Amino acid sequence: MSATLRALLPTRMFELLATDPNSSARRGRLTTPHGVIETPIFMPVGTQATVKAVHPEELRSLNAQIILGNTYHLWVRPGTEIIGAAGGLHKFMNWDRPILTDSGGFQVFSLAKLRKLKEEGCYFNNHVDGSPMFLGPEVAMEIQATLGSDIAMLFDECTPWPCKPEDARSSMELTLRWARRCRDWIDQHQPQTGGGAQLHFGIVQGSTFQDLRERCAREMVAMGFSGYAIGGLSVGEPEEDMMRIAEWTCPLLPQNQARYAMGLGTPPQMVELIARGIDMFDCVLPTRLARNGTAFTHEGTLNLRNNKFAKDFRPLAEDTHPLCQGFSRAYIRHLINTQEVLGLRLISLHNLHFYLSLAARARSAIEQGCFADFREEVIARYQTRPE
Ligand code: PRF
Repeated sequence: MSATLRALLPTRMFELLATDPNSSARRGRLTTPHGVIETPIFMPVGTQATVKAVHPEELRSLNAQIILGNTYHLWVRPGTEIIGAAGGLHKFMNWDRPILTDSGGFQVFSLAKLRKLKEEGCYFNNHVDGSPMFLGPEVAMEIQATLGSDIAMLFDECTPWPCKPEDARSSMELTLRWARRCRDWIDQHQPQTGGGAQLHFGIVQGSTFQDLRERCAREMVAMGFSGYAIGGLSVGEPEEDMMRIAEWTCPLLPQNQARYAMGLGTPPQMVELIARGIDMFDCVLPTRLARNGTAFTHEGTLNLRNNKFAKDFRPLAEDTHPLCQGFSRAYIRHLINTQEVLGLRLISLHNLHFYLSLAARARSAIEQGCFADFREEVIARYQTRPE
C-alpha cells in the first residue's frame, strides 16, 4: 500500500480526548489488538517475559495497561520457536493485556559481544552462550510478528552520546534506511491495518542536533507508521538537551498518533516530557532500583539500606500499593539487608504503583484542566538529592 493511500484510511487507533491549554500535554486513547490504553501511560518493563518479581495478577491490581518486552532477550532465550509454539508471547507469559516489544538493536549494543554494524544489520555473539547471530530490520519485524506483540518497534540505531554531527548524521540516515526496509517488510507480510493488526512505531533519532532530529521526524512520518517514538534519549546527554529534542520533534509528529519516549526517566522528566507532548514511557528505574532497596516517593527516592530507616516504622509512603500497606520502612530495610525476596517484591510493587499513579494523575489533571498545577507540584516536591 502506498503512503498516500494509507494516509487516506480512517485510522481511529489513537483518539485525542483532551489537550492542555498551557502546554503540549495530551490525554489520549490508543486502541491495540489486546485492548485500549489510556495515555499518558507508563509501561512496566518485562524484558524476559516477566516484570521482575511481579505476578500478572499484581500488574492488573496496579492498573498496568501495557507492558514492554524485548525482542533481543526473547529471541536469544527461549527463542521464537518456543514462544511461537506456545501461541505467542501473551499466552506464553499469561498476560492478556497489550504488550509493546522493542526491536532489539538497542539491546544488542548494550549486551552482545563482538558486535559488527553493517548496512544490512548487526552481526554479534549473544551474551548467553556466545553463538553468532544476525539482527536486521526484516528479522526484527519477523520476530516481533511471531511474538505477537500489540506494538512492534522499528529496527533503529540508537546514536551514542556524545557524537560528532557527521557521525550522528550517518547513524540517523542508517535508521531511516532501516525504517524503509521495515516498511517494505510490513507491506509484504502484514498489509492489513486496524482491528487485530499489530501496530508499528517508527523511531526518530538524530542525537542532539536539531536539523537531524527534524529531518528524521519528517522522513519517518512520510513513510507512515501507526505511531512514533523518540529514541536516543537518556543516553548521558544533559536534561536540557532531552527536553529540547522533544520540543523539536513533537510538533513534527501527527497530532492524531501516539508518541513514545523510549527508556526513561525520573518522575520530573516524565512530567516535563508529557508537557511537551509525549504520551508513552517505559523505564527500568522502578523495578531496577527496587532491587537495590530504593523506593520512590513524591519527595524523591529513599535508600532503605540507609541506617536512618532502622527504626522508621512509618510505611514507605502514605500512598502505596494495597499489598505494601502495613509494612514499615524498618521492616522492608531488614528484608533488603537480609536479601529476602519479599523485600524487593514489596518495593517493586510500591515503585510501580508510584509510576503508574503518576501517569494516572497526569491523565486526570489534563482532563480537568489543571495540568499546570500538577506539573508545578510534582517538580516542586520532588528532590533529586544524594542519599
Ligand atoms: N532505540 C530503541 N530502544 C531504546 C532506545 C532507542 O534509542 C532507548 C534510548 N533511550 C532505549 N530503548 N530501539
